[in-house]
Parts: sequence; structure tokens; C-alpha cells
Amino acid sequence: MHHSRGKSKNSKIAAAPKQKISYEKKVDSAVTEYAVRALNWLRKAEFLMSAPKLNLCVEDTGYEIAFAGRSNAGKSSAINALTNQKQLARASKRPGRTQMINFFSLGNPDQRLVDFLIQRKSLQGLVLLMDIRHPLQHFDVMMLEWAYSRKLFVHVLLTKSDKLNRGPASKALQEVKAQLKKMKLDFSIQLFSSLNKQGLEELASVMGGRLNFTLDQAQHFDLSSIPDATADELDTDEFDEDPEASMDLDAEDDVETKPQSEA
Ligand SMILES: Nc1nc2c(ncn2[C@@H]2O[C@H](COP(=O)(O)OP(=O)(O)OP(=O)(O)O)[C@@H](O)[C@H]2O)c(=O)[nH]1
Ligand SMILES: [Mg+2]
Repeated sequence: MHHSRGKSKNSKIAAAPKQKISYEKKVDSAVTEYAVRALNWLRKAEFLMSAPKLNLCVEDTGYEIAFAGRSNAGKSSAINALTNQKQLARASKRPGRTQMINFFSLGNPDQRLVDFLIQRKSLQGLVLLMDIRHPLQHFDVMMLEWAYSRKLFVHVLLTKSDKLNRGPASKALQEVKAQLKKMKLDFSIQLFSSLNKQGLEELASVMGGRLNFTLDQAQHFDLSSIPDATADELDTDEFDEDPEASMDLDAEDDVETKPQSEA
């Protein structure tokens, strides 16, 4: 069923006024436009390659952001939600694939997202994903300190924010913010949910800034191509009640296949 969903999506939502997508926090309309355009740009993401090791990676030129986080933090789901492509980051959900380094190009092979942390010249920084219910585990603190020591940026996502109500979620955000400050690792941080699409624009805007995405690049911009997260769109069975319990073993053996672009 996952395969048939993508096709009809854009037509279904085209009429909705896009400005209603969670812009409350944005103060400047220029920022909002940039965020929306950056999100549109991210949706041009294409699978580049899976590399089993460092010396087989794509060329180390341009700009790269790595998505890092503990197993089950929601990395693959976040990449899929961000790029609006259900299967883009499916590879690492399969056992034995988690060690692969997956590269995605974002409209340009010199602007990349990597589903794995590798340190090389083009790496600008990390999007560090933590389950909002278990933030700042040992691994996370190691990552933050490592990035800090390398002068890389970190943008923290508190993922699965849909698991908490609004109040507790923003309380968790404030608490982690305070702890980061206390550790003198005062990186940017936001709430994020691949399930209800909270925080997509904010993340797109950060990634755009870090990967040198400019409005010049945003040609043929079309607001109607950006879907809203309406309830009937959400593929809720992709989200398990108990994430620890399952792996996507039913995934077809099509990981190496470049997914069809929905653009
Ligand atoms: N409720 C909810 N569940 C989520 C969300 N994001 C991911 N999940 C679930 O959490 C589990 C792990 O998600 P993945 O995206 O595979 O996590 P990952 O970080 O890529 O995991 P590894 O590849 O094993 O390191 C899956 O069962 C997802 O369905 C979210 O925003 N909300
Ligand atoms: Mg994964």
C-alpha cells in the first residue's frame, strides 16, 4: 500500500492555503518564504548511493549534512518526512543495512544529506535526532562534544514529539535547551515529528542555510506542490506503538533502486 500512495498526493492537497502550516513562531515573512522554499528544495532529494565504507563514498565536494542519532531515534522517518518520499531512507531499516552510508542529493550533487555520520571535508554538521522521551543519552552527549570539538554545527531534533502533549513537549524542549546550555553545548534545537510533520519548515530552513541553499536555486517555485500534513495523508501504520519492538522486515528488496521522484 505504501507504493500507491505517493502518486495522488499532490493533486489531493493542491487547493489548501499553505500558510496554515505551523508558522506561528516565524516572525519575519522572508524567513517563512525561505523555509517553504527550502522544504520544496528538500523534496527534490534523490538517492545517490549506499556505501559500505568510507573509501567508496561519493566525491567529497560541496556541502553535506549527516543525520545522526541512536538506533530508533527516527532518522529514516525524518528523512522520508522531510523529503516527502516514503521510501527514500528505507534502506537502513533493514538489518545489515544500518552500517551502510546512504547519500542523498538535494537538487544538486554538491548539496547532500547523509544517513550516517562520516567525518570528511564536505561535512558541515549534524542533525542529531533524539527521542523526546529519552533525550541526551550517553551517545548523544558524545556526539555533541565530538561535533563541538570539530567546530561542526549541531541542530538537535527532539523526535516523536507527537508522543507527548503540547505542554509536556515544550517543557521537554526547554529542559534539554537548558541542559545544553549548562554543558556549554548551546546548539540549536527544535521539536520534530515525522508522524504529524511538526517542525518540517524549521528543519528545512536550518538545512538550507547550512547547505548554502539560495532562493536563486528555487526556480519554478510552486506553493501548491507542498503538501499539508492532513490526517488522511498520514501513513500511521508506518509508526509503531512500540518502536523498540520491530524492524521493517517486510520492506521490499528495492533499496538500491532510485525511488520515483514525485516532483
Ligand atoms: N510516533 C512516532 N513514531 C515515529 C516517529 N518517527 C519514527 N517513529 C517510529 O520509530 C521507529 C524508528 O524509526 P526509524 O526512522 O526507523 O529510526 P532510525 O533512527 O532510522 O533507526 P535505525 O535505522 O535503526 O538507526 C519506527 O518504528 C518508526 O515508525 C514519529 O515522529 N512519531
Ligand atoms: Mg534508519
